[in-house]
Amino acid sequence: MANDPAASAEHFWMPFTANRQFKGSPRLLERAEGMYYTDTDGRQVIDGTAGLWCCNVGHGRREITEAVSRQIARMDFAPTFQMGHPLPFELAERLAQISPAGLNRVFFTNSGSESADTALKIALAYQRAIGQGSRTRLIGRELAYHGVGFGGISVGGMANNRRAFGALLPGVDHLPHTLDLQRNAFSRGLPQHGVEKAEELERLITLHGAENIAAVIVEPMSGSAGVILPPQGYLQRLREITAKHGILLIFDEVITGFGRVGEAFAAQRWGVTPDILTCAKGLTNGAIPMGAVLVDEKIHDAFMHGPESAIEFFHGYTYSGHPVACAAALATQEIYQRENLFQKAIEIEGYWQDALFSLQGLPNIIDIRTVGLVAGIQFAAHPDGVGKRGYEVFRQCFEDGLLARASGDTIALSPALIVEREHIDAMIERLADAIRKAG
Ligand code: PXG
Repeated sequence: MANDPAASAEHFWMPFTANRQFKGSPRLLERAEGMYYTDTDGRQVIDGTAGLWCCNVGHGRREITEAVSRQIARMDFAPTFQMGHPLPFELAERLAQISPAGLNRVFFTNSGSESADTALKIALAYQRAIGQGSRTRLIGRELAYHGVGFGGISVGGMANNRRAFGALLPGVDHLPHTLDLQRNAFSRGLPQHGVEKAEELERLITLHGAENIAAVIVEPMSGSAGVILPPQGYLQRLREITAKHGILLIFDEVITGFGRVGEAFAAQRWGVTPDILTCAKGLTNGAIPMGAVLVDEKIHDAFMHGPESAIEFFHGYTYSGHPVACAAALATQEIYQRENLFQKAIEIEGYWQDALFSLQGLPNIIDIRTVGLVAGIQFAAHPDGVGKRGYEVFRQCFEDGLLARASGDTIALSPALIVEREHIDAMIERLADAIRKAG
């Protein structure tokens, strides 16, 4: 493809991509090291997005490469249905050590989407197991992204991800999103206004009956919809209301997990412990696909009744606890710990925030949202349509040597946790240039 893109571009149906536009002028990455990609023209591109929110320890980490190579040579695959091998046990124990209190039972998946669907299924089956079988409803939130499985898009709230796919799961309702530019634009850290949006849950509970609701699922911070932060006190309120009504609270930490907002998980950063927590991405540094669902031990234990010969939960994937993925995850977790990277994200947060806010005043910026090592820079929509300006800034950034992400008219940045001040300076300089050019 590098030699003649047009000749071989047609067969790969690209995900979440404007295929025809892309194939007309492809952007192809070929190598990666540390904070940088190299594209097929040999240009260095600074990675402002940790791949796709996943390469949190930076690219090309020798420890991960070697662990994966060793494992694939020793044992490429082993089943985990009525069989086992040591690695997922070791990894689960390791994750339990960094997880929020009580969330020490781990179910392995291969992606964030599978983690979301698994979490919803655990919630439903748990309610049934404790004699609360009428609790079948699930509550998501507007603008939420929980992957692309039918469960995930049902509780998700991004219209384009839902509208073409039929009736979805029955019995789902949605909380309002928490984006409020009028009151919260250019807040530093968590916005001050909007805790009352959590009270909408009480309204939904009155409407549907608490005895019919199994779980509420939210991203502690929405990534995909353009970095939407939880208002101060909002997550605490969701926790209080769900606990009061016997409803499970699920945090989807596919993006926020593994240091993105400082601390291992957002649950710890913001001091709210859910009943179930999903993760993926940074679990293996994106090197091998893997996800996990961290479950409160009390929920897990509710399944462990009946004859010991009975399968307790009819769910799992061929590759749950895949040995090569486990090897990648263990090596990644080792790097997080050895290099103290979650703490490092907190230490550099202030510098990151100041750098982002230095963009304020550039053309068409209507909001800057940032926490941990994430940022969303929102632009006023172009008269020709929503998303046009966001795409143009993204395209220009790449041309200028910065990989960013566009979600509508918001540019999202989420660099690896190994980012240094000089990388931040370079990113902001390229982004500012791109904004001026696209202006
Ligand atoms: N939950 C959340 C919160 C996510 O952000 C998923 C589930 C699904 O994960 P998988 O591994 O099935 O893709 C995600 C994925 C973006 C972007 O541009 C975000 C994701 C994926 C691709 C692009 O913000 N998040």
